[in-house]
Amino acid sequence: MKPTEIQLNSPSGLKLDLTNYGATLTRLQIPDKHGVLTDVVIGLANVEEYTSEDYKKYNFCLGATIGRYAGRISGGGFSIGENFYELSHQDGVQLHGGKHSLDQQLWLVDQMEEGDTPFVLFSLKSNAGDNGYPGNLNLFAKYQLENNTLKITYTATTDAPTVINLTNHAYFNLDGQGTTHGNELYVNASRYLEVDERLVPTGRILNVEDTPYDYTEKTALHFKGHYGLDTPFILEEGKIKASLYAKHSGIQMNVTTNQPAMVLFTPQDFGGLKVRNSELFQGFPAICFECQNFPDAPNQPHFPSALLLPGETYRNEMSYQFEIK
Ligand code: FUC
Repeated sequence: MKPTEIQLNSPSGLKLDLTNYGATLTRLQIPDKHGVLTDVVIGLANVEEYTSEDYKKYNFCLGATIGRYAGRISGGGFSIGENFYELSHQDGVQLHGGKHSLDQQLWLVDQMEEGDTPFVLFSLKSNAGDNGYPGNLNLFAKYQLENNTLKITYTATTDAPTVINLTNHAYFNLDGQGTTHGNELYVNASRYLEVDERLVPTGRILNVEDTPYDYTEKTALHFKGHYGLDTPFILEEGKIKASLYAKHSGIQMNVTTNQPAMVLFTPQDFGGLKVRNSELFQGFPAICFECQNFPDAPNQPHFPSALLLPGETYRNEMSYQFEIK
């Protein structure tokens, strides 16, 4: 089956392109300070490319819906009560729900509406046993434009106890070109999770003070002391959980979420992958704001629970609000 392409347009001028393949955000265009539409999300030139074997090798998950468990799970699996569930893994670690996961499925387009607050609702059933996870899951991904805000809401229910952690993996570059180096970044987090060389949380929760991860005040995004962020931040009270400002376009993005953590990821480049308009980008071309639970929470009892039981509804809400400064 061929992936479907969908475009939502908000009256305030936002244009959002999506595909049901991976319930993926493929493009987001925002009027910049001169009113010129700026393509602020990294994507591929056309939708067919997302399904190609070549693209999958890169594992960048551009704009995709990630699950059943975003980030890394260690120990080859996890236990619920007495039962150990072995996951598909590499050297004991599973990343982003394993191979051929939610980001590589053709979701159904359940509902679509135009008008002042246009939205699309994708749905997917994930069977018990998929990549080792228990429980038949009913998943929904809703993308909606409301004024200058993109809202993404993930919900899920299960028929057996399981763990879940979904997120969206959009890579932002608010200038639509160049680098994110020097963009003004704010993260509402005074603590982050230490990770080991496999990028699995060690379990230690550290303070950002005097580390390269201190963005508690707006600070120019820098790569001193590390080769780019791939870091889970623990979010604090306050509506805005993170913001990013790019001076050439004048676009500022404010991120809100109901989730306890945000993984910030800044790849140095996209390797050999030819993204849309690749010639316009430089080193550190984009940044992901992955709103989610803590990576490896199923194996770390002092992290927030990732358990989902029958009768409960998992709900992950995130919003990306844009303004000109
Ligand atoms: C992020 C990172 C990973 C990975 C992936 C594409 O979430 O944590 O290291 O490279 O995305």
